[in-house]
Amino acid sequence: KHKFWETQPVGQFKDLGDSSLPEGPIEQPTPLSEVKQEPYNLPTPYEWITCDMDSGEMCNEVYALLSNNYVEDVDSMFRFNYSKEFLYWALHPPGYYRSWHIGVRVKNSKKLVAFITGVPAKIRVRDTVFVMAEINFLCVHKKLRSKRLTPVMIKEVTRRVQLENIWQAAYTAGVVRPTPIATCQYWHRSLNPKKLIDVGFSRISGRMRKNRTIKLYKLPDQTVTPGFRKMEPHDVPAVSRLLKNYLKKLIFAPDFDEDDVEHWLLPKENVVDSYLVESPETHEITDFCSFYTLPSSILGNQNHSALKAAYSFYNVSTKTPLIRLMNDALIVAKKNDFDVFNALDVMHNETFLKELKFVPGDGELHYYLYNYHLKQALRPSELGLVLL
Ligand code: NHW
Ligand code: EN5
Repeated sequence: KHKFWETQPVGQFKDLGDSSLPEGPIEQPTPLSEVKQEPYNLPTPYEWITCDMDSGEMCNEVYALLSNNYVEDVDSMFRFNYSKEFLYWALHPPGYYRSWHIGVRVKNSKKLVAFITGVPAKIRVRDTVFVMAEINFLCVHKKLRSKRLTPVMIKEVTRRVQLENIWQAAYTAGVVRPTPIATCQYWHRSLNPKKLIDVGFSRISGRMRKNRTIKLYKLPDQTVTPGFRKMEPHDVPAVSRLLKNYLKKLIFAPDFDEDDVEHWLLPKENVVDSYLVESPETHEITDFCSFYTLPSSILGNQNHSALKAAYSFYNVSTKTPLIRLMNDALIVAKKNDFDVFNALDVMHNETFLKELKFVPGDGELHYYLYNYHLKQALRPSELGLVLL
């Protein structure tokens, strides 16, 4: 059934019940000289390229491939439309490797037809921190699907990761493959109910219902928590401490240092937004919330072409109740013209989703590890990692 994945060091479906398998790496690292030194062979019309995302032209080509061929919902009504600025940010965290930004193009025409990326990250599983690759943006042009290009791309990114002496990877997908370490649910909080109904994001409709829906999702114009403000560069140390303290309670979480926090969480317009609560009395930073900007193209609607979505990223509450903190996040998202606020049921998100009128969506997100076996799948609330 999975001719490729059966050959890979990942948890296999047949082993799901087997408690005799030890938890930890499936294969041991080999000497780097034993890692294949040449790229895998592609079918003859194609060639590998390492994408230089500092080149505006290359960035445009990647953007074009993804905006036309990347992830859609099950009914093909929406397609993720990561912006160029977002892609640049996502692919250049501290310590990134250019060699992990991999393209496939047609030799003759030079057209970019496939893409896969990795970025390095320190990720803790229970008590052990591993340097891993986070794999994302796997995409094959619609016209080249089902030709088994994907296994070659996965093997090539694996080879380039291993050449850096890194032997584990984390990735997420909307589809089930061997085998999820956790399965999460997407939840959605409507900020612009009229538009969501008009574009079919929200199934409910009818004029009477529409007015009632609009009222149901109303939010105040101003945030309510005293000391709630945008994160600034001088907040990086305090936010790092807050986040470190919070994430250490979770089983699977990134191990962020200050450089990571600066990269991933310092606000970047139209890419990532972070807010915190600074106590008006003590000036202590007590709470933090963040979301990233990921619009979707609306496929085949007369009136609207883009859906502006915010995705919950990392949130930490120590003084402000999480419900109130996230309500303020909704208020700033609404003010900034987002149509919908999305969140997974990871970390402590379950504790605010229903209360703040999020509803479960029709999509799930499965988390995976490459070359690491877990005895049991984790609960979403045990996950502290959010991938873009
Ligand atoms: S998930 C988003 C993936 N991208 C999309 O869904 C975009 C739209 N779809 C496409 O572009 C986030 C194509 O349909 C793709 C498949 C390219 C998805 N994960 O080429 P074939 C990520 O980027 C397996 C894992 O004929 P295709 C995470 C499939 O099971 N495997 O398919 C990416 C089958 O193998 P099997 C996937 O439809 C993580 C084989 O590919 C997969 O033309 C990658 C078929 O290939 C998926 N999402 O193209 C793994 N989709 O054994 C990283 C398909 O079942 C692993 N497949 O026969 C770690 C590597 C680093 C290790 C370092 C130590
Ligand atoms: C790797 N980093 O399916 C990511 N989204 O629920 C790749 N549904 O938006 C993996 N079908 O339910 C990504 N509205 C996997 C997810 C792919 C995208 C996806 C789902 C997640 C989604 C929406 C739209 C459905 C359109 C029809 C949905 C219904 C709820 C609605 C919310 C607002 C208030 C009223 C009700």
